[in-house]
Amino acid sequence: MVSFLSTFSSTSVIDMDRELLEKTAMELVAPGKGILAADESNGTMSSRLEAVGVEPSPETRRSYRTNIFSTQGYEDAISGIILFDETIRQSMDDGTPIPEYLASRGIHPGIKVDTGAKDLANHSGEKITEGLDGLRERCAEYFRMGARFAKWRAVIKIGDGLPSDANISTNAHALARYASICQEQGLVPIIEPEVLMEGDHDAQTCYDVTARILDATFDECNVQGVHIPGALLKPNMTLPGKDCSVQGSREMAAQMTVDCLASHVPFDLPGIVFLSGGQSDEDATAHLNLMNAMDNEHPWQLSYSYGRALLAHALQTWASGSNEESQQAFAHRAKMNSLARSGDWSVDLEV
Ligand code: 5MM
Repeated sequence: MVSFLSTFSSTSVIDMDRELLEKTAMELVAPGKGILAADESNGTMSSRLEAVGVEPSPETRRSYRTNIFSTQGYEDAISGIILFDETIRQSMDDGTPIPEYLASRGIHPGIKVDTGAKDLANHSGEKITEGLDGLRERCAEYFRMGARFAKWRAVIKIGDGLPSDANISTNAHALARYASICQEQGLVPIIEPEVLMEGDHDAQTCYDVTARILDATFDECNVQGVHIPGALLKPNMTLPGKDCSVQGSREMAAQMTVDCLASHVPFDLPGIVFLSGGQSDEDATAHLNLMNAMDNEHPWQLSYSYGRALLAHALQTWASGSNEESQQAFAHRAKMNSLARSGDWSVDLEV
């Protein structure tokens, strides 16, 4: 179990750097704003392009993403965009490097720094996220390229006897090492321990597993001296598995999510930026809206770092040939989630 105020004892991040990390973290979760996760690895992005009938290539990935980034007016809803290594090195149509373009619009460029989830030895069906080797040097390079925050995603699967203690402890340790190195290099770490929605488990099981990985992760962060006020958490919501026969109400999901976080996340963390995890666009927005509409005040900002829930429709429309409609689809979802930051979203806005 974590203490409600993290203890900070490291001397690795000096005071001035800590203040900058805190400032960036607060900007990323500023009122009405959240993060766009556009950091699909080449494998994932290529599969998504193929699914909508587009031949994947560096140029089609660039063309799709730069069209999204060029959308007008979304700065009010998007504070930062997480990029993949290929994308942070690419340019807009006019030749402006993508991180420079985003910064010119007041959007923090971010970068995925893990190298993917690999099989965990001796633990069939479980994954350990890798990428610590050379991470200090890669973070330094990304900072020079304009990145100001980073992301590392651990994948936790629920199943018969899963997750194992080994799966929890190895991923928690890696998340904390990652966060520590990022902060040393001036990047705000987004700590993403994702409990997957795949399976027929119930919501209480998701709650219990989420609590386990959060406790382990923040314990390890404490050991590694991670400066919690200069970090963000990207968790799953507390939801039943996709194949569970009892799906429950949106209200119950929102309440269980907040209850789980309130008991297992330090209160001096500035913000929680949820992943969407395969929820429908509207569910992802509605759950966030319900949490922000609750009477009780939360110690952290409750925001979004959605990938699919911001871009699924935009990808389909782009593939069907309309750049403009794709931008409209993205702008609409960004606006809906921005409203959900203050509990001001309602279903009649979904025309
Ligand atoms: C955008 O997808 C991210 C990268 O996935 P891969 O490494 O598997 O290609 C992913 O980490 C994403 O940031 C989170 O899962 C949140 O995205 P969703 O779609 O769940 O909101």
